Amino acid sequence: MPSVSSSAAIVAGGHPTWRDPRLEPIREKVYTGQRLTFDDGLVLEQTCDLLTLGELANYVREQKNGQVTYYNVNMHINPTNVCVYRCAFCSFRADLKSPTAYVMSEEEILARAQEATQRGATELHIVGGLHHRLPYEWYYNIIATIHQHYPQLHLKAWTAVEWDWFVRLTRRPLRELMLEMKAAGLGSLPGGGAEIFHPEIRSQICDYKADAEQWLEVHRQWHALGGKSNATMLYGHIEKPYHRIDHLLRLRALQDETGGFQTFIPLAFHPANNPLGRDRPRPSGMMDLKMIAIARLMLDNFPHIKAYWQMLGVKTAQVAQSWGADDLDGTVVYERIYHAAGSEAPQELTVAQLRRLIREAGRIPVERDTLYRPVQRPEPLEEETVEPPTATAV
Ligand code: V47
Ligand code: SF4
Repeated sequence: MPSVSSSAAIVAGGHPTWRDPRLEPIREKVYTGQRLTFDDGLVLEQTCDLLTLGELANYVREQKNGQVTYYNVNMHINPTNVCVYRCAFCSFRADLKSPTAYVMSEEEILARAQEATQRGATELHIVGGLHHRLPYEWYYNIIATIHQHYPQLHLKAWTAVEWDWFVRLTRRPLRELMLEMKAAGLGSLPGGGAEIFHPEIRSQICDYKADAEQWLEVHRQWHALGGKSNATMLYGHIEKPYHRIDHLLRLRALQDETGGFQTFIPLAFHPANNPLGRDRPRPSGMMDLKMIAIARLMLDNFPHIKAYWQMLGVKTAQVAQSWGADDLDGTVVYERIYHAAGSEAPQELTVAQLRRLIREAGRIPVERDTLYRPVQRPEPLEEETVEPPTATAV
């Protein structure tokens, strides 16, 4: 039985009705539209008051996106897993001569694009390894060929790390490469490769590949061409709270400058089959929800926060719709990076499943394209046949 004296510990540890007084000045700022500082971010990181965090993040979320939760109909292509880098968290990569190494042929890539089109996808998400031997033209041709055959698909391709690699391969200016790939059919840039910007961590988990300045410069230049992109942060490994807040503030500063980011996606570290994950658990549910809420509160200039269901798991991604997120990502279908690292999420969610999850969370499902424009379909892709078993239904 807990004694009276131990109840203080329960309170300090976060009794459900306990409110952290340190959040009161932050509440005041959030409700009056004032920007949060680095130190505010650290307070958000330290608190166990998940309910107040959720309340504040939800306030901002509803100010920006009302009751809507977005999803899209997409498919992933990872054209190769061969990679010159050896990021400590990566379970996807393979050495050049490894038995698990693969490079997709043009036929395989086109077959995937055709399948995506037949299933009604509006987007292909294309990222992969940096192959030792393949030239820049191989990456360029993937975009050009898919676009030639399936111009209706939005191609969201190549992380900043890949762009940095293209510059290293070609020694040509980044802007020139971007203009060329854009003319060939590139639609936007995904947010991968950001990991943790701070050099104290970056040097330990992904030394050699594009550093923070290079990552940010790729997005800066793409935004200068009128392009849109996303941003991510890989959390829950060796980084500390101040590294995460530093990461968010670097993104916020670039967004002030360019306005080109659409959505921020916190990525929960998956520890299976990679050196960084040895003896390390996955981030807890508490941490996952805190990351969504803190991102929503710190990134006041990002229109959207995505709870990527493949990363968080379907259940947490659904709950995150009340903790600051307004997007679930899409149907996905072929996902290799997180499944290699131990993701237990299904490979695919159908549109009916996504819509049902969103409705059950009390939100209005809206299919979006990659640029967050609502998609109007003459015929719905799939009917929501089963009523959600929700406590809100009367
Ligand atoms: O950069 C790799 C991450 C990223 C692991 O822009 C891992 O809409 C956790 O960026 N545990 C690529 N994360 C994926 C990505 C992404 C995903 C969904 C949507 C969008 C978007 C972008 O995956 C990598 C890295 O940070 N990653 N290994 C791992 N073991
Ligand atoms: Fe290569 Fe990307 Fe894996 Fe790093 S995360 S090893 S860059 S595939």
